[in-house]
Amino acid sequence: MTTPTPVGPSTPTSTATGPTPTKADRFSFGLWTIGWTARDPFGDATRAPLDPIEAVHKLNELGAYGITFHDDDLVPFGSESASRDKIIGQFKDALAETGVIVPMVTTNLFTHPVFKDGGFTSNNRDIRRYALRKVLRNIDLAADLGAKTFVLWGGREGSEYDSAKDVQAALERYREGMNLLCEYILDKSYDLRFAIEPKPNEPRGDILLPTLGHAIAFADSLEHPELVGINPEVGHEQMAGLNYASGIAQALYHDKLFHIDLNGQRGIKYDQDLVFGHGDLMNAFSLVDLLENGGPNGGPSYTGPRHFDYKPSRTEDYDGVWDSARANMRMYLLLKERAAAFRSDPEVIEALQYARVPELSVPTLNPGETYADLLADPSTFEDFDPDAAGEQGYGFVRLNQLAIEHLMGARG
Ligand code: GLT
Ligand code: MN
Ligand code: MN
Repeated sequence: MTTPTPVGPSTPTSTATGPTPTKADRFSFGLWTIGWTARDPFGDATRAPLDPIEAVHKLNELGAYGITFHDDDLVPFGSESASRDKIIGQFKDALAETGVIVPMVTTNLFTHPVFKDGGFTSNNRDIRRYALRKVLRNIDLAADLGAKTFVLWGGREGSEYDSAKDVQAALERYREGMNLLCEYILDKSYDLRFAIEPKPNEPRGDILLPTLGHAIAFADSLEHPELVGINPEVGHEQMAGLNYASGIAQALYHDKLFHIDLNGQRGIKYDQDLVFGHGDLMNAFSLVDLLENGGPNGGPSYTGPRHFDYKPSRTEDYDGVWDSARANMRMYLLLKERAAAFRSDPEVIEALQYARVPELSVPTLNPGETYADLLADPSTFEDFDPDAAGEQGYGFVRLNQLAIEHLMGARG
């Protein structure tokens, strides 16, 4: 029996009906995402390397407005200055030709063996000093390219063994490094802010600043907290079993959402880096609703890049890579449409009222009310009937069902 030849590739998602990405949507991709050659701990690469120039042109065609990269994604580690300048020059030409921008740049402090115990927090002091130099060099490039955000993912900042890392000393070294970087951009008058990207584990057994909450507390302890925010990734929070949309709301509350990494993750396991929405779809819906409609006046609560940090699956050839890039943007836009329909549905508005969601925005105390006034108000305690109040339902399940029906396209 002969194996049937596959008919394909299937219709690219770009030709399907529905929303089409434009630059106004502010979609950006890491060069290391579409350019991932799919080497994993168990197998070799399944795709040939992607030329960064082709990446810029292809992303432009697909409707993305930005491309981001690590120093070593663009310029191979250890390149001579002349070849570095040439590569950067060609990259700039491609940007100028297409109008694609570089909203964010980051530094690789994790691939080379020198960083096996971290960069800023390596036990080896010489390596810490080298890591700072590598980042400072890349900050100059970021500023030159007009990037507004500099991401720091400390994937190697951690340990496998508690006895091997003095965590308090490591945090102090992290702090020392971040303070130095802030001082540098202030002295250089660069219009750049830092965004720390949390992750609980992988590649290290335990990574420092494992969740967005840890990272916010750390950022606020620095000498220039206004210059340091976070870049939370969907999968990284979900690897720790956390609610990503809820975490993003807290990051917004603390004014720390400087950048965002969108992707998909299915539960507590290794970092999957799936297409956005291909993991916890309901939470992706809540996230897009929050980003697009969760601002103080119902508008966007976050106006920065919608940055995809995913990995096209190892099974894909380059048709599959570009299909997956399109899929990220389509997922976002489709969820945006669904979220808008959810917000404008009168039944949802009524269900939100019934659930007392708007009531949470009313301050618990009256204007100027003191604890003495509260103590003197019998309606708050003496005359309050906790049993009656405890009997009332909230209708949260009905509200959630309405959200899911909107997500499924079953309403409006
Ligand atoms: C790396 C990591 C990502 C980070 C990138 C930035 S690189 O692929 O898995 O989550 O965002 O350093
Ligand atoms: Mn990831
Ligand atoms: Mn990321």
